[in-house]
This record gives sequence, structure tokens and C-alpha cells, in this order.
Amino acid sequence: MTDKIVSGKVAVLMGSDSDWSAMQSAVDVLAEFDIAYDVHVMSAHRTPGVVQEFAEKAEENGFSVIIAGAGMSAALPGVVAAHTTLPVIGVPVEAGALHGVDALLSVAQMPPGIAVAAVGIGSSGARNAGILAVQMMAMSDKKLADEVKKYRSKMAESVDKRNQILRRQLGLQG
Ligand code: RP5
Repeated sequence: MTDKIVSGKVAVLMGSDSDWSAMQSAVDVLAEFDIAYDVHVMSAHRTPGVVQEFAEKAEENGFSVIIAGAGMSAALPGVVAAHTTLPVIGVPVEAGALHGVDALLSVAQMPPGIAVAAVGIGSSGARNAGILAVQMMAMSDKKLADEVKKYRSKMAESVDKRNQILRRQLGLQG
């Protein structure tokens, strides 16, 4: 586990190590913002006891937000949410014959009363899960909130630069 300055930490869970190539994008964001994180493979179907124990102890173990990713019949985010009142962000991973659409529906279609914040399929969704976790932690951390604002400004500058490059290539003025 990483040891960082911002108080609180994020758990990044995934149903299989085969989910890592997508879930890595969530961890990349946490590292960019210097947020402490821990990563575990655990499965709602294959290791249900491990998932229950982790989720039940997550708050007392110092976690503030949980990101959970899984593919196919992706029960992990919902099962984690059932065993904790910490916010859970669910990432549908592209796996199997339906390429993540099955996981998207499993993650998004939670019964009323148990909430999972579902993001998009795959590594773009995992990146957004990381950003959402950072924004949640920034609610009680002014310095982190300023970093999120800087991130947004840099992104806008990059779009502006790419706009200018494309317009120049196309011979367009202004
Ligand atoms: C899901 O089944 C996992 O989250 C993974 O996306 C998918 C396939 O798992 P493996 O057979 O690759 O371990 O539970």
C-alpha cells in the first residue's frame, strides 16, 4: 500500500487479475493526485467471504472511497456497497461475449436503497472512477480541491492547443 500526504485512502478492487489492464487507469489517477490506495483482487462470486469481510472492515481500516471493477455478470461493486456505507464507484470491465455491456447493466441497475456510482466501460470508465474518487476526497481537503481545479485548467489548455493545431493543419484562420 502507498503512504501519501492526503488523509484517507481509496481501495481499488477487481474481480480478477484479468481486469487490471482496465483498472490500472483508476490507480494512475490516484497516483497523479498523490492519494494513498490499496489494490486487491476479490470476487463476489468466487470469493464472496473475502469481499464481505473487506467491505465490512473498510471504514475502520481507513478507506474513504471504494472503486470496484468487474466484468461479465459484475456483482462486485453492488455486493461491496451492500456491506459498507462508504461510497462505491463501479467500473464495468470489458470481458466475455458481450464486451462489457453485461457488466455495465449489472453495475448500473442497482435496486433502490443500495447505491453504486456507475462509470463507463473499460479503462476510460476506470479513469473517471479515479477522478470521481479524487473529487469525493477533495470535498474535505481544500488543497486537493485546488489540485482538481488545476487539472481541469490544464485539460482545457490541452483541448485549446489541439484545436489550434488541427485548425492550422486544415488551413483555417482564427
Ligand atoms: C469477472 O469475470 C471478472 O471481473 C472478470 O472480468 C471476468 C473474467 O474473469 P477471469 O476468468 O479472467 O478470471 O468476475
